[in-house]
Amino acid sequence: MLWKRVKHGFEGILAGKILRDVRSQTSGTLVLVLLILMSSTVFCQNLQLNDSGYLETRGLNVLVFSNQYNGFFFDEKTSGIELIHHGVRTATGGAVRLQATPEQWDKIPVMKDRTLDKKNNSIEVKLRYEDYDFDSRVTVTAKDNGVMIRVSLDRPLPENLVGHAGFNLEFLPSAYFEKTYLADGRPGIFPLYPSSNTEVRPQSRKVPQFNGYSTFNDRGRNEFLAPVPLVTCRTLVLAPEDPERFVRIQSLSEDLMLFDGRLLAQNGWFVVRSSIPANKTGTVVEWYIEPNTIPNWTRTPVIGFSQVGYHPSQSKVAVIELDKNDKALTTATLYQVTPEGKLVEKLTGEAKAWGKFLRYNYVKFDFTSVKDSGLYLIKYGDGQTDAFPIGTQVYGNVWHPTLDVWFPVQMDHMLVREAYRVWHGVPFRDDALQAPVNIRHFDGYWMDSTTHTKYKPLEHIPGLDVGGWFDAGDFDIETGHHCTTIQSFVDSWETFSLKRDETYVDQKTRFVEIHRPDGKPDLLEQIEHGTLQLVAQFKNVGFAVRGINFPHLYQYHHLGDASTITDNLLYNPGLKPYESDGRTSGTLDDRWVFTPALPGLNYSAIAALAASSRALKGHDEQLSAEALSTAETAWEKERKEPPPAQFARFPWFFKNAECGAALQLYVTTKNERYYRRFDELIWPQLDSALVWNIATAAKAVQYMPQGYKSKLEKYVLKYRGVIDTLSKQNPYGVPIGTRGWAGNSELINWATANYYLHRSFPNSIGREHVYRGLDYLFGCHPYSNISFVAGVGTKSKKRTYGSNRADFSFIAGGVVPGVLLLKPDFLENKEDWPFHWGENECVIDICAEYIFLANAVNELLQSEK
Ligand SMILES: [Ca+2]
Ligand SMILES: [Ca+2]
Ligand SMILES: [Ca+2]
Repeated sequence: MLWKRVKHGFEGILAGKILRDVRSQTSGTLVLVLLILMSSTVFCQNLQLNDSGYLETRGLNVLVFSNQYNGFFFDEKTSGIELIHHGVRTATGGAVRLQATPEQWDKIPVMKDRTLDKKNNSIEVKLRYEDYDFDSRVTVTAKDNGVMIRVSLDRPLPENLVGHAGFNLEFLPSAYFEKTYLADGRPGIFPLYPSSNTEVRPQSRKVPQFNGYSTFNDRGRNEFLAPVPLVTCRTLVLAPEDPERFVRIQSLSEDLMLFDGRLLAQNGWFVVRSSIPANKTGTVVEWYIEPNTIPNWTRTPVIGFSQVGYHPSQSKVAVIELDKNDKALTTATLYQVTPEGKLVEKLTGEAKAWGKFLRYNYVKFDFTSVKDSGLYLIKYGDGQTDAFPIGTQVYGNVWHPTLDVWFPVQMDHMLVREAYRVWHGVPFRDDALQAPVNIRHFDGYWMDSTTHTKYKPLEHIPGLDVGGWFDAGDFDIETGHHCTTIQSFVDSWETFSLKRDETYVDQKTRFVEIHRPDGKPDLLEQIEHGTLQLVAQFKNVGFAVRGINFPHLYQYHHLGDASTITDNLLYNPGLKPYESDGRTSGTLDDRWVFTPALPGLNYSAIAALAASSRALKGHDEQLSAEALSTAETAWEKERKEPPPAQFARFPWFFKNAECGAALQLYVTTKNERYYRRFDELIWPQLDSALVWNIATAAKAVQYMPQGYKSKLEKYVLKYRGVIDTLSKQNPYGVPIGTRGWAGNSELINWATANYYLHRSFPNSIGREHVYRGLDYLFGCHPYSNISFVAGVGTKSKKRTYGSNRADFSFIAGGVVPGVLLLKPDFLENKEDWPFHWGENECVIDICAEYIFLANAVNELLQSEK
């Protein structure tokens, strides 16, 4: 799902400012709510419009377009009218929609206006479908113990939307699994697995999806599928047996229909819908919704701690997240778990108030003084954590699942076996066709008006069916992330000499076996695998391509074995679709090579190739030499051609990439001209975007002449000032991203930069700034205390957005993006629902950088006394 997660450090700083603003707003809210509570009846449970712009009562928040549909990924199930019900976001997508169960790439309304009416506790939004010149107003007003939702039209529904437009509210399937409903009193059970009916309709009746793409492969039959409602009624009661999930919906005009969106897409939700009637203006849909609230409900405290445990000599601080109605306790206790299975009190210490961050209050419990090796758990009030170790070896193996399992499963063009299981067969033997020109692609790729290559649109480009990794939970080759991944692997190889060998890789027969040593370090085998693809791009295309991705949207959302996405036969336009001569086929399913001009990307590739040529020496001499000559030739070419004008807007990005390329070429060749270019670039880069460039600058220290380090010192001090503000921004003291993609990537980069800086400037950048990054990843973070690395730590992510997400499963070692900020103040990482990519999608560069960070922390701790 991923195209580019820009890793700006400065964006993190900006985010810090936004968070501070939100904090000051929310503390104002508290005062206001108190005033309101004092002035109205004591037992009043009515929703109030708060200063954060949503309707609030204890146990329930109703958000009305606090988050908008993002025109990039379309429907991310994070916008419209949403319910946060007893601390869990259970409903989303409340809006006028054009399908019964909208999929990600179905059309979304644009919010034109949003009005808050404090006096009436009401929020109104104006929605518009530009393509249909269709406007509507949706008003959500507090009433009794719930809200009235009204949809109004000034002009009747456009004729071509009759039978399509309706008001939808989507409920999270996993929140209603193993629960029941009543439809006008008729009982039913929410289906655990979709098994209700669909019907086939002619293509002419379909509301087109984004940009003419289709998520459905009709195999030439000009038809599409529509779900049939599970029930139709006027009053729908959801989960009356569960006070936390119980919701009553009553329609005052049109029927309510309940649909199962998973019939069309595994990430679909349960949708409650009323159609908008034809030829009507004024109020066209009117619902009363009453979500139950438990009197005086208080969210259970979350005790954030490292699920992996702690090294005896490091600082150990649990961060406890509290409901704002919760009265903080003064102490927490650490217990040792004895070999007899008993809990022995080891330390009772102060639960020290930190203050408020976004919507919760925080206290901290410091148990650094406990250093005895053993098993422990923390109790705070009635809550207790999972057990965790304190010991000198706790971090020794935390990166093994990522290198042993997660990366092999991501390997493209190979069959990957693990004991009795085959993760996937050999995919994409039919790579790849030159992408056509003038394209805006669904995964953020594009093509200019020319191919920039010697190939014609849809012409086969040979030699690309080798090496590479699936970028993320999708199956494209994203070259930018490849470069970062290779570079990070080389850093790990050169810094920590990781010779672990638990993977068997045979490029010749395209075969990989997990947990099977083959006498070769796995890290080198991965570097080789990435380098093979990069070298092939330069050899056959002439430069680093934007990526290799799917022609059809209905291929892109594939779940399962990647080798079944295409037929693995080269495309032959002389044959009909689905026709084959055994070697080629008439099915246009081969992936496309996207080749827009991207000078910054070439520099990233040059850096990766120059670095990999060092690591591959002695492992694969020929590939090593090829990587270096490719890098040097590309550098010459790049330096001669000034970047196209449209990139003048992002000079810092391209200069940063060039800086990295110059450094890696210098390290590999010791040629002074590369050093001169690096020296020319790095200082102005640090002046203009300090946080974004500091890691490159710090990494370079070991290779630079005398004087470099002292020149860098003033930047390090400035950077120190930046990281010092973090512990005032949030109780975790780390950067917490606030964009549409959660921030673990920034977090890992930040901690890694701190490691490099600590090595050269130990007095300015302390070790704790490195440790803290891993602590956060392993469970000391908001929302829950689960480890964000699947399979690592006592309790860790068991549902991630990987190729097996339809099975609510994970691939061990994957690192998820983490907590996503839903505006204005709700951080979320769902563990019962793998399909939010911004929270749960594991990506190659983050996973490679995690391997580095885990080893950095381990190295520092092993050197402590
Ligand atoms: Ca992708
Ligand atoms: Ca190996
Ligand atoms: Ca094919």
